[in-house]
Amino acid sequence: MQAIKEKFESLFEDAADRKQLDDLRVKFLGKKGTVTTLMQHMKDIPNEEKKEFGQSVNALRQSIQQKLEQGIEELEARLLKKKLENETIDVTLPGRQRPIGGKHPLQHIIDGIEDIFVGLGYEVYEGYEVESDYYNFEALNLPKSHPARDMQDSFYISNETLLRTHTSPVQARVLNAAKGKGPIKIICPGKVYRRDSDDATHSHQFTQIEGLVVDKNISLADLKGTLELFLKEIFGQDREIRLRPSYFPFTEPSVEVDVSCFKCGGKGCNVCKQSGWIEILGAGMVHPNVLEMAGFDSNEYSGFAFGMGPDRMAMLYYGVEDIRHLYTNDLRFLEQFKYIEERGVKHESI
Ligand code: 2NL
Repeated sequence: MQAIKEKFESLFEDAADRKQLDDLRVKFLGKKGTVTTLMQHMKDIPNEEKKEFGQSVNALRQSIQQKLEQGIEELEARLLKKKLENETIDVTLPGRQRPIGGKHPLQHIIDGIEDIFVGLGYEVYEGYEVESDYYNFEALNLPKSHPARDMQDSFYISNETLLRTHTSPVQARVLNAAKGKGPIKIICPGKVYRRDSDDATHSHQFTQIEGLVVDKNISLADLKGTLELFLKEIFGQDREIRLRPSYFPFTEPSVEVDVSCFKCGGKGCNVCKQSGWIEILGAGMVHPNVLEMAGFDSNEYSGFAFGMGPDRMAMLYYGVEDIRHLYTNDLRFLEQFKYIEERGVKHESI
């Protein structure tokens, strides 16, 4: 036993890593280890010495075990110390640059428009991009045979389901959910889809923002006042607006709303195509049929609605010449707008 002990101690002194310590444990304490096999000699020991023999073997086992445990602890402490010494951090090194994104120019326009209307007490609704024929057309006074459906070539999924061609179905749903009781004051931004050949000014997917106000005693004067405030907020307080008669199936009367050119102030330039005016919104008084279909009494309630295209507004605002730049995610294009927020450029500055 003394020899075993000395042998272990000398090997233990030389052990340099965890593996060598583990090997020592197997060699001495494992199933076929030196100390374990000692016990098999018990049968050769005279009875009166058996007890002392057993105790000695156990003492030897314990001392080896303790040494090994202590060895592992010391070894790990040594390794940690070495690791810490090698891993000193140079706090004077420059930090790593992490590229951060920026808001998409189109989203910047949409957010700016939303902010203005939210400031006027409007709520924002988003609705569904896959719509029913009913909410996209019928509820908006566009029955199945109506010729004005031709103005919006559509992507049908089935006879009754399509990709919405405008954000009006969001408003039709809100109207319907109100169960004939006002007031309603909402704006609905979102993606819309029309079957079109893509070119510099057409995209089969684009965005719209529509607004709807329904209450008692709403008149065309409310429509005009609201849109004048909105357009001056966006294009500058010294802009003027003008209303021209127009046609939409869901409004009567209907108007086109122009704003005096923000670039030349109305004198005529390349932005307004020498006219001094920029066409920016379609609008009108909600058609009584639309109100009645949603369960409103059109003698008691009236409303106005309007729609605009943020794509065209973004193109005007940033001087983008091809609408496809807004959708094809070319980083060379997008990175030019990375710091919109940081520069603090707001809609007033247009
Ligand atoms: C445009 C014109 C417009 C509406 C949208 C609307 C919605 C309901 C009822 C009545 Cl629920 N009208 N929306 C009305 C007039 C014009 O959009 O040029 N959009 C880009």
